[in-house]
This record gives sequence, structure tokens and C-alpha cells, in this order.
Amino acid sequence: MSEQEIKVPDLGGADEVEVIEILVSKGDSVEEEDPILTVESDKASVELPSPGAGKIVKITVKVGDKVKEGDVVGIMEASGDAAGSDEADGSDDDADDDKEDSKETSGGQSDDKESDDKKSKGKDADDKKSEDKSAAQSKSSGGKKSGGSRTETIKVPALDGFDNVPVIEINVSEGDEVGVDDPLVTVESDKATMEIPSPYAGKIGKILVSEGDKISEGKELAEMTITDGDGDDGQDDSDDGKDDAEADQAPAKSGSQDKKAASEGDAKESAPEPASSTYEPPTPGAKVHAGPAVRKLAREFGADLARIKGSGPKSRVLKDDVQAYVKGQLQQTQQGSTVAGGGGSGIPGVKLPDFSQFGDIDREAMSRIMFATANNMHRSWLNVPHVTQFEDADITDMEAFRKAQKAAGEKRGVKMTPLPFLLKACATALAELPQFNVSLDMERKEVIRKKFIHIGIAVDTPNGLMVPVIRDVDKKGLWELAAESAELAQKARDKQLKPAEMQGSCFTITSLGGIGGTAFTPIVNTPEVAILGVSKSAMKPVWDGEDFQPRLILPLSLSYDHRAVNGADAARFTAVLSQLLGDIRSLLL
Ligand code: CAO
Repeated sequence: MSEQEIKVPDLGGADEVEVIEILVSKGDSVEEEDPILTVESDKASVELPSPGAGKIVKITVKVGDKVKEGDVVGIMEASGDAAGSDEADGSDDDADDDKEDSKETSGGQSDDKESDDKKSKGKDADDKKSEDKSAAQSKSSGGKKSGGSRTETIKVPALDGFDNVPVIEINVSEGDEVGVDDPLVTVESDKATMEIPSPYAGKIGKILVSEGDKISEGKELAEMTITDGDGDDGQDDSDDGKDDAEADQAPAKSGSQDKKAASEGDAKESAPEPASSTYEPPTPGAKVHAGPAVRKLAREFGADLARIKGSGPKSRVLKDDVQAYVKGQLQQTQQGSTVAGGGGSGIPGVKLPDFSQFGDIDREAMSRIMFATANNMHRSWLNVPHVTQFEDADITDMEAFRKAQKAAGEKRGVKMTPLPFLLKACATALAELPQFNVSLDMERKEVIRKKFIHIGIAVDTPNGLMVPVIRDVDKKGLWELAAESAELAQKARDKQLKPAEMQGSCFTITSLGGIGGTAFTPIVNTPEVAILGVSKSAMKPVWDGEDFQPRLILPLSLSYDHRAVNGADAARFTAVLSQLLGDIRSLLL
């Protein structure tokens, strides 16, 4: 085992770069070429790779430090093999350093047997890369004049050794106004992320590449309308006349750097404060700051970087942010919840467009109840194979009886609505067909049969949907049920429900009868296996064998979990309900 310094390799002309992320900690084992830290110039993020395999003894820089070629950024203990091979080589320290530099800058494209080769190749590659990262300067061609403006086609500048570099981000949209040096697209080689800046100030027209496209020098990137006289278009007409080679080689000019720095400063000022959450609603077209290793990690996890709130400098997304985001997503999935717009059960999430392009919009946080309801509905929808059975109940007599109770209700201070009858009918049906009063434990492959009949009622409140539970419905009379359901519904609207009052239901009734509709397909309130939807009753002509009679018909919609209940049982259940509501005397039996 021997200790060796980890040094900043040749930065290809860049004087000083800033350490923006440290990717390893003391004691970490690393392989040769594993990224140690990420540095950033004004045009590129580059990872400094480990010069060999071994263990990190210490990192001697911190985020924000400026480093230059040759600076020591850490110490590592080379693993046996690496140390052995160094000794066998008989290399002196300087040679070792050279070798390190070679490895650091070559991107690990050579092996030990060809160390000389590696050095020169590595050096070449590094030179190319550094030119690339510091001089990724777009060029344009084919300017078409029209009035005071002209259209230019922006082309990819020289990327030297980096042909076929994938576009990982398009930083602009059609119609965007951009300034000189504003990033147009971001490309990523295996070691560096580079932005291709705009050579002009103007308006983006057609974008000619897509994310994932592999691009090389000369590829048309976008059309741009430049208004003459803006005076800000950097290489204006005169540039068109210049040879492309000059434009290709042009390093990032200090003037451009200033502009970029200024624009970043502005962006920083107007940027919202980072929130503690790791989830960020995606902003289409927004630029994501992240190094190649972080992007790779995000890709491996299938995490959308645009959704991750960066905690690094300039809101840069760090490895920890990706890990925290993925952890959060996993926890939510385990709890059966998903983020807004996100998918579940492996289905792709819904991508949100930038709605503001269609008109004014406003964003507001979801209420706790709304978020919980959204998650519960989604979980139920994804987990339960739903079927809905429809049935009509003739409630002409029931309604006559109910209305006859008006005076009695006033005396008791209780309003008798159809709901208590429905509760009572459902309790009877659940007792007759106990296969509806179960929950499934799929992990243990068991059916849990309940020997109690508690029924939830869906209540529409200004804060969202709440489902208080009436206990032992089978043991209660209609007045008691009327009083209790009214009290619980009021408590729900007043946000006074206790958690215990919303737990333990075996079955749910959701009545839209007071509102309207002829039928609907409610979502089972898991882990229950069925829910009764009630629509608005209406007078209908019913054939009595001789004539049509006007009858008050109540539409019923029973959704059920087809894993627990079969269709025949569902038809039996709604038939029982129809019969009980059609002749409420049988509720007494
Ligand atoms: N057909 C016709 N009229 C009906 C009816 C039906 N099926 N059900 C109720 N009505 C009538 C009632 O008799 C009452 O009329 P009157 O004032 O003339 O007597 C009126 O509609 C209002 O009743 P209500 O809704 O206040 O009382 P309820 O006991 O029937 O319902 C409750 C209580 C809590 C279920 C209801 O207020 C509610 O919140 N419903 C919405 C539930 C919901 O949002 N479900 C959707 C969940 S999934 O998104």
C-alpha cells in the first residue's frame, strides 16, 4: 500500500476552475477513473477521475475552492495491485505524476501495457476536451435578411475529438429571446457536460435537434431571428464573412464570460429559495445544473433531473439530491402514494406541458386532504380490478314513508334523508352476502372476514372528500342512523372529525343523489372490496304487466374488487338492495 496525491490534471488552458461537488469521502474505495470531484469552468462541468484504484485517505479541497493544474485535491492509498505495478515500473515520483495526469486527463481510455501510448492519447484527448469545454462556441450560416432582421441557422461548433455527442438538454424553446452566450443545448460526453452557447442575441425559431440526438460539428442546431441594430449579436454580419475555422477555435471571450456571469447573477437573484423538499415540479425548458456522474446516476434510477431540487451552488443537483429524491419516491410508493403527475406501478408519469404558453396560469399548493385523496384514489385505481354493477330500485313507497316522517323528524330535530335507508339496506345486504364484508391480504394470501358492519359515508366538504364511518350500522335504527350521519357529515365539513371516526369501515356509500346524475362508477375505498354509488332518483314509467305506472326510481352503481367478488355476487348484492329499498318492511325482518 502506498499513498499518492490526487492532482488536478491539465485543464486545457483553463486557468482556474471551481470545485462544485465532491463525490467521494474519506475511506471510500474507488476504482481507477471513478470520479473524485466535479469542477466547473464557465462553459463546462468536468469530473476529475481517480488516478488509480485504492482508498481515499483525505480530500484536501472543499466545494467553492478554486483549483488549477497540479493542485493536490486529495490523498489516496493505492490498492496493492496499483502500488505493485508502480514499483515494478520503477517509476519515480515525477513519472508517477505524469502517469496520474495522463490517467486523469485521458478519461481512462488506455491500459497499463500501453502507458506511453496512453499518455499521448490521453493528452490529446484532454486537449481536445479542454478546447471543447472552454471553446464550445456556436457558429452560424446562411443568414437570410428580411427588413431589419435576418434569420441565421446556428450550427454546432468544433467539438474536436467528440463526434456524435448526445444532446441531453435543450435549453431553449421556440420563440425564446436569448442573449449572446445563453446556452442553447447541453451535450454530454462520458466525462464532461458542455453547453453550446448562442453566438447571437435574438429570437429562437425552429429547433433542429431533439434530446438524445447525437451531434457533431456543423450539425444545424436551431434557426434564429436576429434584429439588426440590436448591437448585441456578438459575431454579427462581419462574422459571416469570416472563415468558420476562426469561429470554431474562438475561445470563450472574456466579454462573453462577463455577460454570462451577469445573466447568471440575474437568474440567481430571481430564483426562488430552495425548499426543503427534494421534489420540484418540472419547469419545461428550465436548465438543470448537474455533473456527468449525477446525470448518469439519475439516468440509472430513471429519475427526471428536472424534478429534483438542487442543493448545490447555483441550484446544482448533487448526488445526495438524486439519492434523497429516489428515496422519497420509494417511500411514497411503499405508502401507496405518488407525486402529482408521477406514475406508479411502473407506468410512465404524466408530463406536464408549460401551460403558461396557452394563457395566464396560477399555481397553488394542494390541501393536505386533496393530496391524500389523490393518493388514495390513485392507489385504489391501480390496485383494484374494478367492475361496476348497475341496478335500479323502486323507492316510491320508501319515499312516501320517508316524507311521512317529516313532522316526527322535526320533533326529534333530525332530518330523515334517503341515506339512513341506504345504510340499513347495505348493512342487511352485507350480512346476507358476507363475501362483500372482507379485505384481501395478498401478501399472506388470506381473506380477512369481518364480523362487524361499519359503513363509511363519502362527504363532500369545501376542503375535499372525507369519509366518516358509522359503526355497527346493523344494530342501529333509522333515526339513530339519520342523526349520526348528519352529525358526522357536519363534523367533516367543520374539519372536526377525529382519525378514529374515519377508520374501520367495511363498505362505503357515496351518494350524489342530492346533486344529480343517472349513474357513475365510484372507486373502491381500499382495503374494502365494494362501494355503492347512489344517483338522483327520478320518476319513470314502469310497466306493471298491464300499464305503465309512474314510479320513483333510484339508480344504484356498485363498484367492486373483482379479485374478492365475482359478477354474480355483485348482481345478487344489488338485487338484494333493490328489493330491500323497494319494500322497506323487509328491512325490519
Ligand atoms: N335522489 C334524490 N334526492 C336525494 C337523493 C337521491 N338519491 N339523496 C338525497 N336526496 C335529497 C335529500 O332528500 C335532500 O332533499 P330535501 O332537502 O328536499 O329533503 C337533498 O337531496 C340533500 O340531501 P343531503 O345530501 O343533504 O343528505 P343525504 O343524507 O342524502 O346525504 C351526504 C348526505 C353527506 C352523503 C351528502 O351531503 C354528500 O356530501 N354527498 C356527496 C358525496 C360525494 O361527494 N360523493 C362523491 C365521492 S367520489 O368523488
